[in-house]
Amino acid sequence: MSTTLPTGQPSANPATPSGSSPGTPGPPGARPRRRAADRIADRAPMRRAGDRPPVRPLVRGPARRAGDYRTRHTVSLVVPARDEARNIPWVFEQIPSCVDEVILVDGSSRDATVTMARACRPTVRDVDQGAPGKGNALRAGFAAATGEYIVMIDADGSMWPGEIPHFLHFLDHGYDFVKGSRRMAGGGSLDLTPLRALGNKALLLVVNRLYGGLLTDLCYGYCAFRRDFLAELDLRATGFEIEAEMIAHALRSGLRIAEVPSLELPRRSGRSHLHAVSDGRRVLRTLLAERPGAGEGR
Ligand SMILES: Nc1nc2c(ncn2[C@@H]2O[C@H](COP(=O)(O)OP(=O)(O)OP(=O)(O)O)[C@@H](O)[C@H]2O)c(=O)[nH]1
Ligand SMILES: [Mg+2]
Repeated sequence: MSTTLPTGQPSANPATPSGSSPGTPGPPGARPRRRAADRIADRAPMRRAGDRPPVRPLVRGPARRAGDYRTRHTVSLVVPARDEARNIPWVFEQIPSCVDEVILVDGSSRDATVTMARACRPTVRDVDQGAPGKGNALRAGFAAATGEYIVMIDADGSMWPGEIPHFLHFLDHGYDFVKGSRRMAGGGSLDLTPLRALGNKALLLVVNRLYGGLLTDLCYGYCAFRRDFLAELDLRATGFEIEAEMIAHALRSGLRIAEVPSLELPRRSGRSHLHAVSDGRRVLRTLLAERPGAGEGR
């Protein structure tokens, strides 16, 4: 609605009574009548559309870090790393303070992986893995871990250590095995090639069908579990198929599994150790061989 002043000009404020202006004095002796709008105008200059908001100086309070998370349980972080010297600092510097023990399985790296790890975290434990392969590396790391919770993370910078508290939160709330998912709301991947994405989807269908799962992601090595369940996981894989084996055995043993969204970043530098086709085949073979009831009748 708009009102019209006697002059024929439209009023800027439809509530303004015709013929009076803001702050117009009333009868002599009376205080000039003021309205809310006038008081605001006194305090601050009118901002017009297009005015930029005042620039506020950055206030540096105490930084809130992912490590603020507290758990009553001890936490071991197992890091398989082969020739990852250039990526180790990024990973190690962001390990949250809720991690008590870091176990590096360096797979006889030929670069400065161990030196970098020690420089970033002097208390790191370096463990020998016996034979090559990510599966051998993880099994050696799990066997050496002493924490009540074990978290595993890659050393190539594709997994952000700041997500560790999300995994621990679910372990603290009764889950036995927590896995990252790149395919839940809030997760994603900046690293998956179309071929790998397709393979992962197909293998996920297989695991959900054969093991009765409702999972959203499979071939992703960001997981955490209670060390007490290491025997139930019954790990034997030597290569990349260990991630699928862990999940298949967790499902088969009836562990309580939670998925948390995780964002997979691109490897920071260096070359991948994974061969999509041959490693995909190994995953499929493992899933088929280990499915519930597969050994019966043999
Ligand atoms: N100790 C050890 N670590 C390994 C071995 N093979 C791979 N890794 C580590 O396992 C992690 C995952 O390996 P990647 O090569 O990144 O495999 P991926 O993440 O599936 O492949 P990208 O997405 O291409 O990086 C990395 O931290 C590797 O350094 C191994 O034989 N021994
Ligand atoms: Mg990687």
